[in-house]
Amino acid sequence: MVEGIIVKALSGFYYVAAEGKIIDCKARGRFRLDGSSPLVGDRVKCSLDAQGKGRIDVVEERKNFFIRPAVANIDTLVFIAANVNPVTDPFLVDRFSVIAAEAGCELVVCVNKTDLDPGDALYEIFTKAGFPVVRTSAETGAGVGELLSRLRGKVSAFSGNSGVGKSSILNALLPEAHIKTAEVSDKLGRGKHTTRHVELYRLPGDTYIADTPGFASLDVTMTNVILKEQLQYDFPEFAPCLGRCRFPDCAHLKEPGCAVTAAVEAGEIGQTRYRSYVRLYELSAQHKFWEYK
Ligand SMILES: Nc1nc2c(ncn2[C@@H]2O[C@H](COP(=O)(O)OP(=O)(O)O)[C@@H](O)[C@H]2O)c(=O)[nH]1
Ligand SMILES: [Mg+2]
Ligand SMILES: [Zn+2]
Repeated sequence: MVEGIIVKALSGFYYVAAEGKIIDCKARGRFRLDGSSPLVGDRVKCSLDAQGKGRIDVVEERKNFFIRPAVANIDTLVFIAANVNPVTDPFLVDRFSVIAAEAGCELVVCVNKTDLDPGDALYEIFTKAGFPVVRTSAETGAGVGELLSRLRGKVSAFSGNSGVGKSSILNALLPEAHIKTAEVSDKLGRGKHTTRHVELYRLPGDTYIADTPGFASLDVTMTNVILKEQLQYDFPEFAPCLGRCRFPDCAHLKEPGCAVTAAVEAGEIGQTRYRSYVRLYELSAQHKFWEYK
């Protein structure tokens, strides 16, 4: 038996990184029968035949998984933002911060294109909210080492609007992967959506980065419904206020004696983050959290 992690899945074949190499595997038929097909990101145990081909026998319990994109065990969601070409709407980052909280992932905000614009407003909003924020320039390489040190030993996925520099940062971290960026794909005349399948890229030190079309197009769903009552726990900076409102079932909208809105007025909770909470509360109340894109 060897233990490894599925880094790629293509038409019934799984590529498992184990013992410093990639092993081609098939999965036991049982997985297909009981609907528990292995996913990229799964930690697995495989047995090898005489030719060195593998068979996945055991899929370890998942920390989390996404239906779309189909990927498991994401430790860190990296939301790549920029304040120029394109300008990132903080609401999108806030929506992803809720997804990260629901999945039990850490959220890292990366403000890219800092050679063109330092993105001070984005930096301040998310630093104040308590998230790690790294400023990078894929163009000059500034900050890329700091980002890498945040991801070491983890499985991470990048998300963010088209054109913010996800592929460029991946290339800066992993030059041998030759991931297509917008510029290159335009030359090939293939349009903008250049990343096609879920794949984990392997970096030294047990570090994996997923470049997935789903996260990249912000088209993400998990199995769970996000209830409006749950949302308050997905904003970590609300934590000191929770349980201190006048009404125990306070939604932190317009109720008198609300500790959250008092903290917003006192400047302890950021206005932008709070406004996103209100918007997401409404989406969740209408069961549209996963529908919003
Ligand atoms: N000036 C500058 N341009 C960048 C930076 N990062 C990416 N780009 C450019 O932005 C465009 C989109 O980058 P790409 O990596 O394809 O974005 P993706 O859609 O998020 O994968 C390309 O033309 C890149 O060369 C950066 O840090 N600074
Ligand atoms: Mg890309
Ligand atoms: Zn309240």
